Amino acid sequence: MILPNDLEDLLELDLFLDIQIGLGLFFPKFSLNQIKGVNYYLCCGYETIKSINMISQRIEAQLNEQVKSEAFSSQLYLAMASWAETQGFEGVAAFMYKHSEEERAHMLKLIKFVNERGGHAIVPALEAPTSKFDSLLPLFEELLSHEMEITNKINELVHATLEEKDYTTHNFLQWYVSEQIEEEALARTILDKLRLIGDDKGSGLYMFDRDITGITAKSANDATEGTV
Ligand code: OFO
Repeated sequence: MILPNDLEDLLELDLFLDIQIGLGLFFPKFSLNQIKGVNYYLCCGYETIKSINMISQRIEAQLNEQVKSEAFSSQLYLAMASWAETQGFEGVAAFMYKHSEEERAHMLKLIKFVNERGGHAIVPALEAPTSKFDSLLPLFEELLSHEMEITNKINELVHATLEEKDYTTHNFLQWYVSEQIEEEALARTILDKLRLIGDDKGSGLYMFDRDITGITAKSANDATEGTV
């Protein structure tokens, strides 16, 4: 049997040699060339399966963009936590510190997925987030608008996986789709409460800061789903 040109490359693979020895033992009547031929097709099948399961360059690049977005979310919420702490809003600070950790977990989940699928997750450089806020209302408005941007990015990514027929990544991203629905709903609920407080900046904000601790405890439990 005449063997294809890239056989030389395949011969360098341990896998190829192991299979070849196995074939030789089980089929002692085969000629060496027959064994090499069978082995070649087995290895090609293996390579094909491996390449089917690998992410495309386009999806790898977009997932890496998402790594950057989740990393930035984590930094932004950390900056919000720090500001709230300096203003005496301990409840809001605890909420934001926890939220920052959750976003880091979302980033790690993506990094591990990209690497497991044969890509290379890149740890990105980040711009500094806003560090000062006029009050709690604009802070939470920024949080909601940031989460809406993230939702759009996740949706674009999901769309790209369908175009690339990458159903594994599509399935993986469903967790992020659900997470975004929850996070946007939570941000809207918090904003509603802040708008109800309106001009009652004293006791209203005091009670808001105290009550957000309950939301923090709930989201801390939910966050375990996002950890890797
Ligand atoms: Fe907004 O949570 Fe990450 O994705």
